Amino acid sequence: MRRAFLGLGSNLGDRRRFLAQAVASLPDLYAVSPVYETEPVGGPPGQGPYLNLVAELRTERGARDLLGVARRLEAAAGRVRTERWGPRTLDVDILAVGDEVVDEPDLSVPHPRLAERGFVLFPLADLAPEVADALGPPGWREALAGGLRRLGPL
Ligand code: A4P
Ligand code: MG
Repeated sequence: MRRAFLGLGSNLGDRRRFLAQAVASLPDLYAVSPVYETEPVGGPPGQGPYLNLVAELRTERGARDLLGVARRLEAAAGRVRTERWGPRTLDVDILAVGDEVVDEPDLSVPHPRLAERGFVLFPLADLAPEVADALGPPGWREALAGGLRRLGPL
């Protein structure tokens, strides 16, 4: 059994509903972090704030299998891909899957941008502080605390 962590984000439409529907559809769900409201990182100017959370699965599935799950959930939320980092109804990122390492054109695990992102590390730390501390840079709690607010349970 592996511990897998998925990062979910939404900044378009009924954000809480998109997150709730996705979480309800996740296989092998074990735990869900509080929801955070976060300033958008990257992407075009003027897009609205995100709601972000992290979900933990206890699963036999590997990262490649979970990428398929993520894409199905994004499609179910009616996500339309226009520009990179543009606004989206639902983004599901594979953050880490046990100690699996994947470095392929369409899949990198652990997620390569995780270490720079408070909107991933804080909810991850709510579920698994030792995993967040292992993946984040030293001092990440102080460095990455800006632009996010913990709202409470989904
Ligand atoms: N891909 C590679 N590795 C992974 C992985 N570990 N998990 C590929 C998921 N996907 C992975 O992603 C592009 C491609 O990345 C996928 O087809 C997949 O094969 P995408 O979701 O289509 O596009 P994107 O999300 O716009 O680009 P990207 O580079 O994945 O962006 P990120 O890193 O996901 O960042 N600000 C706040 N506050 N909150 C957010 O949630 N999210 C982003 C997106 C930017 N700014 C944000 C947030
Ligand atoms: Mg993505």
